Amino acid sequence: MRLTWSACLFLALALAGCDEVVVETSSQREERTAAETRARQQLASPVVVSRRSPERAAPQVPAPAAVAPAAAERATGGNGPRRRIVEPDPPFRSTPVATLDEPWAMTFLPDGRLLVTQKAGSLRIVDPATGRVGTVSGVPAVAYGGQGGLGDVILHPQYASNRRIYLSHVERSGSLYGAVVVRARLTPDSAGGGHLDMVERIWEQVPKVGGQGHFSHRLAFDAGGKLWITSGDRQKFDPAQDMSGNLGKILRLNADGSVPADNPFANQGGVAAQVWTRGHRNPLGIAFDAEGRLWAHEMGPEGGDELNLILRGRNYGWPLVSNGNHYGGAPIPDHGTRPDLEAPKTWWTPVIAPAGMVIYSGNLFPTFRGDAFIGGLASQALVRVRFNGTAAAEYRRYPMGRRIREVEQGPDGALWLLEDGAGGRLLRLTPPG
Ligand SMILES: [Ca+2]
Ligand SMILES: [Ca+2]
Repeated sequence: MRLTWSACLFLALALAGCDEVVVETSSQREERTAAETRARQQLASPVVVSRRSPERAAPQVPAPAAVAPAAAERATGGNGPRRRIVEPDPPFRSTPVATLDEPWAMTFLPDGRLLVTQKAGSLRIVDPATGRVGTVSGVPAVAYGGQGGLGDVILHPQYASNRRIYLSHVERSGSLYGAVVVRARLTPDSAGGGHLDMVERIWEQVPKVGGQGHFSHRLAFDAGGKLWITSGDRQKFDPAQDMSGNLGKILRLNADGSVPADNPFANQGGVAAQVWTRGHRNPLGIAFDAEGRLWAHEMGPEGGDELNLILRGRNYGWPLVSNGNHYGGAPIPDHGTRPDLEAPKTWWTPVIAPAGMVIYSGNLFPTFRGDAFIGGLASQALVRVRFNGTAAAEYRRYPMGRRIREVEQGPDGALWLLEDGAGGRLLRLTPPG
């Protein structure tokens, strides 16, 4: 192997344990892409290639019933002898636990209860044991309408000692809109609800623009205590590439909203310093895998929904490239035309309309471990993605009969779903046996 200067640097960084290697030669990129393509093809078997150009073809898996009438089989990976695992089909039963009004996001409290946001601006506490739904007062006023309102809810990593929660929501300024993130202290009460105080606004979308779409405003903490925010392109396209604003970006902040000094664009100052990655459209799901890698999906336009591996400083292409078309059919160059932009690890045409995501790590469903579970809005399904290193492909799709807005993993390893819209139910998925 002929070692170029950059290859040497690549090796040096890899040996130094750097997990965010940004130096990659074009031949290394081609090798990596080819290996990931092979791995993806192995993951999704049988692969159905769409009639569109190969570049646009997304690996697709038939509905579970078409794979096997009674059971879906898979082989385990790892170093040991391969063994067959048979899953029931579907591999879960779904139990409604509560009914809500336009629920949008949820997260578990340490006591096993759930915080659930409702889009019009209310925060609920659901007790899964009883189905009882309480109300949390003190939530900031939200601008409700279109795709906006009250958004995500997550706990501070030290919630057990500081009771801090984080909420995202939309605010209005005159005729303009933008998402903000607040943190607050939650005090539960004996009536099954509670109240917020010490409400502090720590982040906002810049600039505010007209319209009420593509806020994204999904939140996550990583293992090191950094706060991650997805910020959609607000349906304005070009801002996703414009570093004078933070629209169409994935952002990394300290827990108090300040900017970490080691962010990739920290030396640019302003809101650019918040940016980890750019070129995103409407990312409505982010999750870390067991190796600490960050994954985010985003809605494509007409076709081209994406699942991306989020790497420091990279550009994910929107609106320069997309594996979908503009609404109405006007073409957008595919990702393959711009190898300098980071391509999705898997994508969907026709779209699934992804919302919410967990990467499963529980014990209740041993065969789910390491797989991503994505809510499908237009597809009205729970979409299961399997990984092979950094390759990914849809593995199964479970029809749910309703738009699925949010997915969570419970403390006992059950999967929890929120249906979208008025009367959206909270569903608990457990093994069918
Ligand atoms: Ca959640
Ligand atoms: Ca992209």
